[in-house]
Amino acid sequence: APPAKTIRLAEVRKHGANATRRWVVKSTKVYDITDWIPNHPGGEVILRAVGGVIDPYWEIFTIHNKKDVYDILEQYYVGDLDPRDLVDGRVPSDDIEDPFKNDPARHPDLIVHSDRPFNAETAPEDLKSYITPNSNFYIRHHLWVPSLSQDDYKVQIELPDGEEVEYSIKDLKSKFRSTKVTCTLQCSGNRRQHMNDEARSTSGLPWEIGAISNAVWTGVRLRDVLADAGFDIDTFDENETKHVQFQGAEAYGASIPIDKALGKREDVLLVYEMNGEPLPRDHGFPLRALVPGHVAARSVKWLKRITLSDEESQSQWQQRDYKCFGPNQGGQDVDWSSAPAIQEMPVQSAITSLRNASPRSAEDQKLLRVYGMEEDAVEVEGYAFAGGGRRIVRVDISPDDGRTWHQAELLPDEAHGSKSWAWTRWRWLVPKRLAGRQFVVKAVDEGYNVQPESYEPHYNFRGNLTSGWHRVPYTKGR
Ligand code: MTE
Ligand code: MO
Repeated sequence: APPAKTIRLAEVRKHGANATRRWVVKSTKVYDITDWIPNHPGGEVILRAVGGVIDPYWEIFTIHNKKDVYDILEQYYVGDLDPRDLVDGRVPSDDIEDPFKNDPARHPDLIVHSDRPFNAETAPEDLKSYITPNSNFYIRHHLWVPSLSQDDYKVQIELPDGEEVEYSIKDLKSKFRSTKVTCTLQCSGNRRQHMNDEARSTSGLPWEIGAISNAVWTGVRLRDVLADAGFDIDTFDENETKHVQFQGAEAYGASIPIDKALGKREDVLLVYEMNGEPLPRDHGFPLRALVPGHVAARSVKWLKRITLSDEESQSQWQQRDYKCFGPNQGGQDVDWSSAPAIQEMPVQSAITSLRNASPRSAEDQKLLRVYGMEEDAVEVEGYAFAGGGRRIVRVDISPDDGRTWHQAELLPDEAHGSKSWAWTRWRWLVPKRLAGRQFVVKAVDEGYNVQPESYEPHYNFRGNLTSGWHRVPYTKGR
């Protein structure tokens, strides 16, 4: 090999996004990645890093931490960084722009799992209202929150023949009929902590029961927009167009099957309002995709680009993170391409509150009368939810760890939408004398799908789609 050339950091800085040759520093080595940029699976976001150090980005985009990515990078090696630019063997990190510095302020009641990127779940108390207030809706970001202005915002649509059409928010609002859909979003990691606790440890954020929330969303139908853009929604070539890819303004991307996007009763929307207010920045301002019945990872926020394609999104969030493998399969050697990306979700339920209803307060007395009860009782409340728009038909609840079962009352909340896209709230009262050490809930959807009793049988190393029976300990005295 030729002797390594040393390169000053100032020289690297000249090879940024506006240069013809674009360089990056990884650790203390310099690479000219110009020829590889068009192949970057994460798209153009890589231009943020060129002309500087990529290590902090790779800490965020953890998909890079594997051998084949290092091997690709090595092919573009051009030299070592000059030692005069290093402090303690590293490039001083204050040279790097903080992508999180414009993130918005958040409600103090959210339960925070990580700050950068920001991830927080809805507190149990706030899971009890049918519609989750915007400020308490769970937040799941893989990256930072882009700062976008509604006035010059445009979403681009790329048709199968490569033609592009774009729409401003104003265009969307004036050209198409607006539609409201009541839709629950659930992260594929909701209740992952229960799998950690009751089976084995998984990788991912340790969500409890609050990576789920419900809102009324307003927007326009994606099928209407695609038709207007010139896509023949009835007689398109089914080999040419199989997926609709969504690209967010930061770098996040995901896709859904074309049939979901075009189905008249599938209610896939481009959304600009949440609970009657403009979308909050944390939830995708000014525009997000809403894919009811599918895992929330497909409802791409800060939606910049929609591509009709014969292939799925090539992002890590379509190709890797949101997949399930068998209980025996581990992280090192799985063939990611062998499992399908999660789209619809299984049936789910959780207890959001368990409390003694002593007939002292007027409210409790009313409650007890509804159930024809004259003695002290325990009140249990919670949610049940299924993917694919499948209705919840029954919620079974046990006051004694599954020895005896009863049916909870399903609350008659009103939803907008063609199918059951929103969760069902339920409640139940049981005389205190029947209460054992642990309460258990499980739900049934209209396909008669049920939740697994324990966690090991559906253990998967990423901890996705955890839906084992939810158990909550009970102490008589409380
Ligand atoms: N869209 C973009 N652009 N960036 C993201 O990080 N996260 C996805 C999805 N859409 C994400 C995104 C995931 S994994 C989830 S669970 C939902 O957004 C969370 O939506 P919320 O933050 O509005 O609750
Ligand atoms: Mo998610």
